[in-house]
Amino acid sequence: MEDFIEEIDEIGQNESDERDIARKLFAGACDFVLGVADLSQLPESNLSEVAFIGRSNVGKSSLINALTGRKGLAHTSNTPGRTQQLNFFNLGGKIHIVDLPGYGYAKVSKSHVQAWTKLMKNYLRGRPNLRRVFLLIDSRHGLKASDLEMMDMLNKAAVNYCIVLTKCDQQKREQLVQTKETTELTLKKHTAAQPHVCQTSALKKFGLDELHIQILHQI
Ligand SMILES: Nc1nc2c(ncn2[C@@H]2O[C@H](COP(=O)(O)OP(=O)(O)OP(=O)(O)O)[C@@H](O)[C@H]2O)c(=O)[nH]1
Ligand SMILES: [Mg+2]
Repeated sequence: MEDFIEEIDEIGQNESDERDIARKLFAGACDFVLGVADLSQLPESNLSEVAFIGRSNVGKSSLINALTGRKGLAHTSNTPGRTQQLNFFNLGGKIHIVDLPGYGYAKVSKSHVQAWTKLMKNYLRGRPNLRRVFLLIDSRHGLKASDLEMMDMLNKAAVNYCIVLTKCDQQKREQLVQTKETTELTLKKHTAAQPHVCQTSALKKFGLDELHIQILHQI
């Protein structure tokens, strides 16, 4: 791990070398570690963590699969509410990637949603290993009330987060630019947010390099 960090530090200024390191990391092993349904089950580990959150069906699990180049690593579905626990993946022994259940509408019982929302919020508020949250927003819909509520919670808990627009393959270029600008304007009022909004498509595999490098920086 230390060698690896030194390697990053030494050539950290050189973007293309950095991209190579990121590519190597994401082309290597990535394994499911465990699914957590209760905070007492959280892995005791010194590894840094990055977590993917967002409304149900926004494309969290699909984006994790696209980033790691593995189709079925995280389970995806057309039906909102597919991911129901905190799923931990170990990327090359360097960092944990955490796939979280969605918030907002889900096609399961209310009590289920309440239980996993509580679990997710407690994890986000109190996990020292958590380095960065990627808050995913469907590029066709922009920020919703539930997203703003989540952003307020992250600000209060001082959890560093980055907004990622998903399903950008479904959106026209001009609309995409507008959604990005409106979102970045809103972010100015949010202290824990990265000012830059990422644009991605898990389907067409674009916008992934930028996220690879951001994740590399959290190790
Ligand atoms: N067109 C398009 N569809 C996508 C993209 N990413 C995900 N989807 C679709 O969106 C649906 C939901 O994807 P998931 O990855 O399961 O979403 P999720 O946020 O993990 O959903 P929950 O676990 O239920 O909260 C699936 O039908 C995916 O195929 C994308 O980049 N483009
Ligand atoms: Mg999911």
